Amino acid sequence: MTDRFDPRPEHKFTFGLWTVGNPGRDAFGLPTRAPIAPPEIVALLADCGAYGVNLHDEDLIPFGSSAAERDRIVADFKQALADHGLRVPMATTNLFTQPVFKDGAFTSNDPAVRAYALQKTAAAIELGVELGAETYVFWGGREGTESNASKDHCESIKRFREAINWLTHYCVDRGYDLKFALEAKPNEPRCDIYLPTTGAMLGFIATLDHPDRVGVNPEVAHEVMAGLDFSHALAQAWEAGKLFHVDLNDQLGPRYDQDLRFGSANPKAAFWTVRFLESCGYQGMRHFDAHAYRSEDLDGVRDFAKGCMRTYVILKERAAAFDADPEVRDLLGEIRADDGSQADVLGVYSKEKADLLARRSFDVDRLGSKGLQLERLDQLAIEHLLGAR
Ligand code: GCO
Ligand code: MN
Ligand code: MN
Repeated sequence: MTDRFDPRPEHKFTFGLWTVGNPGRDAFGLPTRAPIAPPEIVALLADCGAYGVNLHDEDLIPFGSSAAERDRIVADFKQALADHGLRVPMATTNLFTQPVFKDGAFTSNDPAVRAYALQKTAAAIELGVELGAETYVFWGGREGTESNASKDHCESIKRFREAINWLTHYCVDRGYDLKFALEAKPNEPRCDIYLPTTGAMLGFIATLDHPDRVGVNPEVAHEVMAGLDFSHALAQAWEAGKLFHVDLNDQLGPRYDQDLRFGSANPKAAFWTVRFLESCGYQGMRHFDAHAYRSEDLDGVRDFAKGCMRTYVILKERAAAFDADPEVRDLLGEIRADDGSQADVLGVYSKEKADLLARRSFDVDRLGSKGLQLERLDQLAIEHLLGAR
């Protein structure tokens, strides 16, 4: 079946090798699907209509591979990309699977682990650059604690800063125009992970040596796990000029990281997410960091991947219809109207404005009792979302 909700290259839909390649292993059970070789994943994604494929170093090159094996694997992968017309827009480092990273990588207390993490990341950056990636993601999977006695938290933040600085200097030195995108997550696999929200990352970025090279990669599930609204995180990142990448998936409340098919758990939140991404001017990738249910076989994996993209495109149409609805426009015009009556005191501070404001009287009873019609507005959104308008 093909229809207007099919993915197109201009949608910039990407998936990680680790997402469609997820074999269905969980904390309690063995894999339920056979591993899929990276070139086959490329073929599958191209067939489903994706634009690109992203990877961790170890998704492509098994840990411990020799230099010759690495080069052969990379050559085969590049061939598959060329054969199927897919790009690698984003790359990242696995700093969480190997036992050496059991207490973190850049924030480990052991300087040898910290140095090894830098070495592994530098090599993975070389791989990303070789494959044409323009964005490099940092997700601090194990940069956290179970026992708060184990690490000096201030020292951990300094170490994380030191590592990101080291790596931006490395890129400058090598002439790589690679943007870094920091991905926050509040917990899992550690009890508590440093810099747990997109907001925390934004504060941290301002303290770096090359803040212009570093932005964020907010993920739906991670903000929801922290009890936050994803569209707010997106907006703060965008307004700060820091929305370099986005991880789309879904999540039911503050549980383990569920990585559900985009829009499958909270379609209303997904509606606001798509509406924001499609209206703010974001030109980057729409990356689905999710995986198929453990119950699925390869056909189910395809259903999952197609479902993520279709839901996005459907929501894009729904959001555009909501914004074009004359009733919504009139209502928004009313709700957001500014009659200009306070222009002489608002905006940029001046001593004159402060004097003027001190003498102004406000009818706070009238302001406080005015109905804002937000129930009506929200119902209109729901009706568009449900296809009733
Ligand atoms: C997770 C994360 C990861 C990262 C990936 C890229 O919760 O496991 O979301 O999937 O996005 O490691 O950095
Ligand atoms: Mn995640
Ligand atoms: Mn992610």
